[in-house]
Amino acid sequence: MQKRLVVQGRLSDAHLSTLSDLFKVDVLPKTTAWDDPANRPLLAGAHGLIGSGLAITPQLLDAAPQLKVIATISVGYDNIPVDELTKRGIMLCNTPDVLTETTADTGFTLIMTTARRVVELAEWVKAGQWQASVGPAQFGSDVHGKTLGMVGFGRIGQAVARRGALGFGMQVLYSNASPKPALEHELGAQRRDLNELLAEADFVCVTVPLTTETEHLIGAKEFAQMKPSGIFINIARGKVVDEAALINALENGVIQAAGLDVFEQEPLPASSPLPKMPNVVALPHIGSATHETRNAMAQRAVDNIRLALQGERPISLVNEEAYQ
Ligand code: 8YV
Repeated sequence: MQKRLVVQGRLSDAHLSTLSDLFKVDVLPKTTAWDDPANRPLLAGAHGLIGSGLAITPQLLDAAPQLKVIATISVGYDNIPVDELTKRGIMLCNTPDVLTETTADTGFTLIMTTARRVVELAEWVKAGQWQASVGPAQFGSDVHGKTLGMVGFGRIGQAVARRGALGFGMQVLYSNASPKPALEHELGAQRRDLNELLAEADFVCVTVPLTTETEHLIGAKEFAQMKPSGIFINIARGKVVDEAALINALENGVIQAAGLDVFEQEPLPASSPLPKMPNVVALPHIGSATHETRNAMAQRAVDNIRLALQGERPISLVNEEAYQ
């Protein structure tokens, strides 16, 4: 019997055609919620689900009793109850590695644009205010030679640090559960407690995954420990930061600026002051959003789901126990 797949959003025709050669594929529009009652008949027969930003609930899993694998087109899976999947013998696959360098590029873009006030000053030029934008009041801060504090030192954190140390002569500090001696050797990076890192760094860049331990890891107390000239960058998940505390820190000069790709609520509500603040660069969660990388992520998800449904070990398997 041909296995059935349900796909939500973000797959090219070429990827869909690869999958359709092997499986019976149903595509849901990006805007449809998985658990919309209209989708129940599709879920009832599905062996695999593939998509991004999948809000997986126990109710949805109840509606899909045949399910063997979920392939998320993202490295993060904070929106998916992994233990629940494992309990039901459902594999979860994600897309690490292929987005590391692109996401690190986004992190460094935010470091550069906030420090040199690129967006703010480009807006001045657009508005015909060139003359008004050349005085010391509009000068930015150097990036080269400064101290970069990485909160989280996994693949993406290390890739940001490499850019800073090797390209910009930055001193790298990192806070991470485990020491990374190879990176200490390669980049001269030094491990610090979070408190020490916050106090010493000129740029604090967050790359930890969102878990119950990291939710609101950075709040009012942490911003108060940063230098008033400090710049805060978040390319991880919005909920790692207490956003109200961040807004307060930016409004009251506790820190200088912030570069943000992620927010507690996405899309950012119209009522949020963040995108209007001159000392904030806000991006619409585009860390991995290049043609090349999004294509590579989709390809990885397609490979993962194909292997899983053919009884082989997927390339990027989150819950090994479900495969066993
Ligand atoms: C995704 C991300 O694009 O991979 C991740 O975890 O945050 C991004 O690369 C995100 O899932 C948006 O759908």
